[in-house]
Amino acid sequence: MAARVALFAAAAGRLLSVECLLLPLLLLFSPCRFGAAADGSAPASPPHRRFEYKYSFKGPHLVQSDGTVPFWVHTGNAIPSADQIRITPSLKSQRGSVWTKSVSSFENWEVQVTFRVTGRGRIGADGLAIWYTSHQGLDGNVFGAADSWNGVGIFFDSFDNDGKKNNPVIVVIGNDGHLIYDHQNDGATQALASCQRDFRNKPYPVRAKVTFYQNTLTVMINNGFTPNKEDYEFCLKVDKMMLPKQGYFGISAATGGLADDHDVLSFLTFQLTEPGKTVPPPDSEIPEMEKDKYQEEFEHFQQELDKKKEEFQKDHPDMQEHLADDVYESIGDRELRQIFEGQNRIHLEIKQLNRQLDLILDEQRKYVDRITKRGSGTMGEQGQVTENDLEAILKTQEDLLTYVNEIKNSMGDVLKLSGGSQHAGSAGGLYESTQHFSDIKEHLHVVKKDIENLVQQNLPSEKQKCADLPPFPSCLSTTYFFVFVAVQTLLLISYMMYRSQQEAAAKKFF
Ligand SMILES: [Ca+2]
Ligand SMILES: [Ca+2]
Repeated sequence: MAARVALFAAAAGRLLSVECLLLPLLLLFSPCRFGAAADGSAPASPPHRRFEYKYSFKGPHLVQSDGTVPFWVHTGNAIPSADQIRITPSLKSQRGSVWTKSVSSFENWEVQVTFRVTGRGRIGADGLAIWYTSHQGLDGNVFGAADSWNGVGIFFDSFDNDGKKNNPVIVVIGNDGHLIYDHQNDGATQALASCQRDFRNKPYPVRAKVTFYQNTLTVMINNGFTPNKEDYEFCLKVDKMMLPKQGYFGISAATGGLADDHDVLSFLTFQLTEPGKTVPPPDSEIPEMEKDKYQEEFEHFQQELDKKKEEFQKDHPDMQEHLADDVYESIGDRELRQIFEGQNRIHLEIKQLNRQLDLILDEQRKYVDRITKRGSGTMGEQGQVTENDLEAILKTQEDLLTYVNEIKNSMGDVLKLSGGSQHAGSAGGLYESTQHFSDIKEHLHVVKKDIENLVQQNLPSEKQKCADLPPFPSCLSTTYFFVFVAVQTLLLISYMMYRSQQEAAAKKFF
């Protein structure tokens, strides 16, 4: 089989040269192909990607009612469910695998596998493998798949068989169908490339992106530390890789003495086409026979459904066709229902608002009642209290009145003052003069009072003094007084005359 020769994986230069010598047929294909791959630098524009549904699975409706996965076959202990395939449960010595039903013939491809390897132990076993092989390795002891595979296996090896403390590890091993996997040494000497990554018990699913493009196999890993799906980091690369022209994609797992749950959440395959090359039409991949088969299957199901419907209607004549109509709704029905639901929600909101408004109004009414009861001063038990209150209010009112009066007075003063200042210009010193007069009046009043006081004090004191003092000087008679005054006046006149005579004599002398 020519494909058998061509479908062979090798990367190391040493290995390649030996193969070339031993297998002359390879010269027809490989050396030039390898050369082209080696010289070909990374393309400027990315390749065209097309999702291949027939080589993929993904939740949430991963499994069919009969327990199978569409376009895939599962073996061993694998348990497909709605959102994942448990390749092995965490039990001892389990093995399981899932393989595409049909063989692919993509020149370049990419697979994105999302999985979880979880176990209660600090160490788990054995591991998980992603395959691209010329045949389905449905059963075997290489991570749950067949040994002597033709193609490539990417192993997520949990258990450290050789005790070199280098597990968990991701290893790529190519095989042309002759190699026997060295399980005891974790395939250390057979590995084309490897990278140490712990993929067990991660908070988020681990993602592996395996790309085979222009004969270079690249593995990128999302370590499951973040929910970011695109958080990939480089793990390993194998250049000058030869793979079978046609192959099956698969994923397998196994447990040993130790056991982990090996769950695959999704397996997405993309066909890559180099820029400039024509993209193969998708329908060409599906054989006519399969098309017919699926069409037949569909028609068969349709007929069965109709039959069941009829039977049901016969058994339940009351329900008639309404049941079926109730289960499925048309676009118009859905729109109407959505409008109705929206309106219902608005109606409910309004109802709620109304209830709240009623509550507020009720509260207000209560307050108003309480206030009016207090105001009317009911004759009940609270009579005294209200009287006291009233008294207090009256008092404060009186106080207020006095204050108001005071303010009024002071305002009047201010007005007067302002009036005075207004008239100051025209009436001149009118205000001043009135003030003056009032001052004089006051002073006069004070003088008058003082005199009165003096008179009152003097009246009794005269009697007392007269009794104490000698009678002559104090009780002077008017006659003596006048005589004294006349003598003094005569003396004054004579002195004045004398002085005028003296002054006249002095003037004459000078
Ligand atoms: Ca191992
Ligand atoms: Ca190891």
